[in-house]
Amino acid sequence: MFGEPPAGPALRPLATAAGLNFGVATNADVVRTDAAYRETLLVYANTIVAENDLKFGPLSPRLGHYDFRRADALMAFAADHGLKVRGHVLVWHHQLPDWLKAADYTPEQARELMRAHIFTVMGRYRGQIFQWDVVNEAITNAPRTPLRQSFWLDTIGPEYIALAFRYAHEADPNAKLFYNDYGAEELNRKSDAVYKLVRDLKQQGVPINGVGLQCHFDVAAPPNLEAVAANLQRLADLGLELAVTEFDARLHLPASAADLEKQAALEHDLLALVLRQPACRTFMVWGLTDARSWVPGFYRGYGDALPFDAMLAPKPALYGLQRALRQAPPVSGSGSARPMR
Ligand code: 9MR
Repeated sequence: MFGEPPAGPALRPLATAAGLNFGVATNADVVRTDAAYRETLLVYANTIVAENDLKFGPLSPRLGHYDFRRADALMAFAADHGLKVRGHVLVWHHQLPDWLKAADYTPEQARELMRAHIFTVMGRYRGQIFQWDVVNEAITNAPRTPLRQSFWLDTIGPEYIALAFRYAHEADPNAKLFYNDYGAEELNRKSDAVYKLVRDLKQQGVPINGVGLQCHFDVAAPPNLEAVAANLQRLADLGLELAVTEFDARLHLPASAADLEKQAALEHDLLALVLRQPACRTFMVWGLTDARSWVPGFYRGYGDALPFDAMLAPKPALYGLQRALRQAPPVSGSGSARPMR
């Protein structure tokens, strides 16, 4: 008689009650054109992140010109429906404008371009984006060259990272500023390099607030979650906030019922781990439905990585997330959700 309520897509109230920014990567075009998608998103998520609409290349097709139509539409959708917005991404090696890559710049010119870009984008949405990925994927796995080759490293030098955070803090002093990367979730060479980078930035007084762990996982080679928890803790001990920023859990296709159950277990266990870590109050999944995930286009033979199937029906993965939210430790304070900034 007091069994669990039927499992449906309405995770939003559970997440909000747990004090968690919980949501999906999405884009303006799908939100505008697909009513069923929109309705599902709105009962499922309390937060969105732009999958592509806030990236430099998509935003700035021509030198000196920004096209904010998609980004503005996404921000308006969020505002209309009380969704929080995570910002992704200001400084990255990928999805840069062609005009930027085509020219030669002095270090001073490149710094000024980076500053202008950060001010233009963050300035436009100042106060509306609670958390920004300021620098994304700056680290490699290679022991001798930990910083990734990129337009920014090549033109400005290693100090581009600290500069990006300083400019971002000036552009929107209230936004929480994150370093974001993949493959650095567990305890390994890359997460050691991320740890060292952010520790040094903090020690130098650079205004960095947090670290994003992307969490693009393969269900057949799942992460060691004890190592993930230990990694989160050592970063939290630096006084940093944490976020799961791009979670998905890919399966080799065709996926069996057993695969879907394994996926559900991973979704549950990762979210449960996050809910036990007070410094991590943000959990973003990299998409809503398998119909629109980046995974099949990138990992040949893989897919089914998201909580809703291609017809927008909830998968076991969704129930895994739901179970974790229902078991969330009570939010401290006087009955209201804990502040989510
Ligand atoms: O999901 C994004 C996909 O639509 C783009 O084509 C791709 C371009 O590289 O970027 C994808 O998102 C990436 C994110 O911005 C950064 N981390 C890895 C994500 C998956 O590739």
